[in-house]
Parts: sequence; C-alpha cells; structure tokens
Amino acid sequence: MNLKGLRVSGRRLQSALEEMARIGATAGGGVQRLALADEDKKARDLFVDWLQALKLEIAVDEMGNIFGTRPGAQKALPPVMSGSHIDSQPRGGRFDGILGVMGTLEVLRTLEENNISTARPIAIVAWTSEEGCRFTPAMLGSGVWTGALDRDWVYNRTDLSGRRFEDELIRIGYKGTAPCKKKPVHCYYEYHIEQGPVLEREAKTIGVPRGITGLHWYDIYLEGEANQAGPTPMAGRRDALVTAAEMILKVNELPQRMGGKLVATVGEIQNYPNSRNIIPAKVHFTVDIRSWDDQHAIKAWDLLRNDFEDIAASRGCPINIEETWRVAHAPFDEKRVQLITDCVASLGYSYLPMVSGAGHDASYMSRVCPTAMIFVPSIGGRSHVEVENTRMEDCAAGANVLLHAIVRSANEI
Ligand code: HGY
Ligand code: MN
Ligand code: MN
Repeated sequence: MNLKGLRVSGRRLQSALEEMARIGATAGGGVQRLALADEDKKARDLFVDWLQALKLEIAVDEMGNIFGTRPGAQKALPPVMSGSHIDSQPRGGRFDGILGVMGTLEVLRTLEENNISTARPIAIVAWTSEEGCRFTPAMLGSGVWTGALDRDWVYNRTDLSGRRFEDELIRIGYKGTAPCKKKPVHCYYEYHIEQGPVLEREAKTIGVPRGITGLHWYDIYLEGEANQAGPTPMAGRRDALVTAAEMILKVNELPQRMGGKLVATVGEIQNYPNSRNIIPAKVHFTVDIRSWDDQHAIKAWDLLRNDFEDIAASRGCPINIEETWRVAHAPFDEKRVQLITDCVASLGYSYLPMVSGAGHDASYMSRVCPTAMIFVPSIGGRSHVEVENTRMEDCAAGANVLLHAIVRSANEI
C-alpha cells in the first residue's frame, strides 16, 4: 500500500482531545489533572479503555506508567515507542502532554483502520507525573524507567499535604506489577505543543527540536521570627518573607548578570503562618534555572547561592538550601531528527529547527534510545495556563508527521 497519502483523522483526534479535556475541566477553559489525583485516575481509565478497544497488549508498571503495544510482524524486534504525559499543571492547559498521548493513539487508530502492519511492534506510553508540580521533581515515571531516579526515593516523595507518592499510586489503582525498568527500544518520539512563541512568530507549522535545555531545580527554606505586626519595632525584625523577597529579585536579575541564554524563575512560595498581622516566621520558595549550557546554569546557581547566604546573614534568617534536581541538557539523535525533518518535508509542512525550553520525558528517554520530538505552535505562545491553545489543523499536521515517522521507523530492520 502506498503510505504516502496516509493521514490521521483530525476530527477523531479533536474529539479525543475534547473528551480528555472534560476530565478535570476548569472554569477558565483549562484542565487540572494533578499527578495521581482523582482526575488523573479518570483520564488514565479512559486511556486504558481506548487501548483495550484497539486490542493492544497493556502493561502498567510499578510507577504507574501505562504502555500499550501493537504487535509487529517481527515480534522480537525492539518497538518504536511514542507518548507523553496525562497529568497537568494546576489550572493548566488542554494540550500539554495529552496531545502527545492522543496523537500517538490517533496514529494507532489510523494504522488499525487502514489495516497496516509494521515489521516492529509499536508501543504507546503515558508517563506518570511528568509535571513535577504536585510531586517534585518532574518526569518521575520516565526518570525511574530510564534508571535516572530511584523508585523507592520517588515512592517517598510527598505533596504539600504530606501524601506519599506510593500511597497515592495505590489509592488510584495504578501501582502496577510490571517492573519499572528500561527495555530495549528502537527509537522514541514525543509529540508536544511548543509552549513558547517562536513557531507562531515565524509562522511555521512544525517545530523540530534538536534537544531540550538543562533543568535545575532548587528549594529554599528560610527561618524568621514571628511576632505581632503592631508593637514589634522594625529594627531587629527577622522577617522571612522580606528576606525571600530580596532573594527573589536576585533570581530575576540573574539572566541579565550572567548573559548567554539562561532563564530563571521563582514559581512557588509558601509563607508561614501567612497571617496579615504576624511577621512571617518561615518561607519556602523554589528556583528553576534553565540553559542549554549546563555549566553556565551551574555557574549562575553558584553566584545566586552566595547572594542568598549573604542576604540570609544580613537579615538574620537562617537558610536551608536543597539542590533538588538537575537534568543535563538533552541533545536528540541526529538521525531521528533528520527522519522527522524528512517526514515534515514530504508532507509539505513548513518547519523550524529549534531547542526546547520546556522539559519533557524525552529528556530522559534520549539517554537510553535514539529520541526526537515534534512541536506544533502554541497560540500566543502561552502554556501552563488555562488559555493554552493550538489550532486543530496544526494538531492534525503534527500527528501526520508522527504517523509517518513511526511507520518509517517501525519498518526499519
Ligand atoms: O517544567 C517543564 O518544563 C515541564 O512542564 N515539566
Ligand atoms: Mn509537557
Ligand atoms: Mn508541562
């Protein structure tokens, strides 16, 4: 069969995305499906139903990663794997992660309805807890599967209310029995929204990243001294929140000071006791530093950590720093990137080579098998927000690239 003319069904992909978007739908038009929360379970259950309808061989591993395998003519050959994540940010978007899972599902549905077999098996995967907002750090399911993270260490991670990862996995019924251990994979593709402004600005349909920047996460804990906000003189206060504020400004100034391509963000903060008439006693905040150049990011952190220690000393607020997580920048496999580019060209889409500023499970997968990604534009460059949006024509275009990349790769012997 001449596969050149093969295309996914954009309408069916749209309806799968819309059905998933109803799970955890938020008032502002986004979704909230925090890892291992009830909404995550509901979306997982629906995903497993769809895998069963395709008669795939389904496996759930000890980390709750869900795999569906479509057999190939040569069963023993390592599969082509493709997927992403189902969990979302709090009041997140309807495309981040789920587009890659639904895009791969649409590829499998298209192959089924056209009765197309491949030499290699094809495995679809939904990785557990990619976002890292409820249980830190990010990419926990793929991190354990690739051997980058220890399963029991992840099991004991807790969310802000003290719930353990493993207990939540059991509670939603997704602590599977399959060992969470890497197996041979021929290559891995991840289809995802760009989550930035570049493709839209350059009016390109497909982004072809050559890799993902390094991600470095830190947690900062400050001890102040609570007291009555009225009678306590300003002199001598040990105000943890003012101390944090001075530090947070240093984070924001860092990229300018360092030069080069680096971003730095404080996204999360907790203030205790957080009462308007009590001088803040304790503050926890997070630091997220990203750069393609890992040494540059580490140098930036060294500078920042010294600033933090000086500020903590000058304000009399002892500091405790956790260097929570570092993932080095992840260059993708050039052959796989070229194959994606060839598929884009043969489909006649415009495209742009780029680097991903967002982290993805593909970061870890690139360490264990040839990996590449496919991006489609984010309208207004917005993501991790309820207004996150991508044109359905672009969603179908990206899925067509994924379809041809998977079929070509699954017929490589
Ligand atoms: O942080 C990230 O870029 C991803 O959403 N985990
Ligand atoms: Mn994502
Ligand atoms: Mn995300």
